[in-house]
Amino acid sequence: MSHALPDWPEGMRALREAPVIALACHVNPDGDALGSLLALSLGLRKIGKTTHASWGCDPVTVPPSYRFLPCVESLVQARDMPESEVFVALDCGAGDRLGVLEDQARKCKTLINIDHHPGNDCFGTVNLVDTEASSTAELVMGLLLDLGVQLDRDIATCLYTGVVTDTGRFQYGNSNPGTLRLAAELLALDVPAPAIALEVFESNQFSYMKLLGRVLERATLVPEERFVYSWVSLEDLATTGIGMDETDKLIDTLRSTRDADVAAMFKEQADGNYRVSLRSKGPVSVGSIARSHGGGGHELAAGYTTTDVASGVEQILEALRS
Ligand SMILES: [Mn+2]
Repeated sequence: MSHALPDWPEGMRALREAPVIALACHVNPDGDALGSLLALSLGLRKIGKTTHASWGCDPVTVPPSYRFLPCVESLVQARDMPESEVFVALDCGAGDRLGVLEDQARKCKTLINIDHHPGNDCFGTVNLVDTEASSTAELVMGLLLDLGVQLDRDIATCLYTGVVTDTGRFQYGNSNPGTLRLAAELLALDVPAPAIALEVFESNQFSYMKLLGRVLERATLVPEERFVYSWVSLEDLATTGIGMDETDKLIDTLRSTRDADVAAMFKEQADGNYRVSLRSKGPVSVGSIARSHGGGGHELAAGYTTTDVASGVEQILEALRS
């Protein structure tokens, strides 16, 4: 139980005492990051707090499939985040996931780090890190209930979005009876689950399908290692008009072949390096592969940065063969 985390009482005290709270999730936010951010912001406002919520990108733009989330219009640009004594980081495995807000967060008297990523480096002054939690949203729900916040449909919608996305619609190993009970509690608050599913999982732009076509066309299988990989270039994005923030789910299609247990998606960055996303169906820990190359993540989902596709493929094959 998250309540048993050593820093939990200190985190509760800091949130109770602070009149103004700054909140940020990780850069290029996913459903859990955004859902946790908005749920905590809404909940804290319900108990009289002033909150400012953002993330460390410039500009802060909500991905189209998450624009249905309640209260997105309350988000502020990172550059407009006011100073505060308490700063809450959500779903960030390390301080640098705060992007341009990292310096501001670290200067705050209290930096509360709420996260569930294994390998979280406990960069906060208060660390509410539970690697057993399905999602950061699950931790936020526990905090809100302990703070005496009455959950409502809007808060529940944000929390449910976090849980349903991070568990892959309750299909991944981080989903357990407790996760489903929690989801049931949220659904009881009239969460529009079918509408969320449409918005989040079936709202691809047609040009995204074209990008997916390119990526699948060049996908390469290494049958001996049951490894599949592909890449996306800046030119692909320019041609299809798809933003980097919309490329996260490419790997989900790539990994769905029965011929591979490990999948890697390489994404060209503006500086010429490649960000590698890794997925494993088990028993291979892609988390340890990512960490050995300066990255991080979970056992079955992780990432790091490398110089080019060929060296990245070599690094991964070497780890898979050892
Ligand atoms: Mn998460």
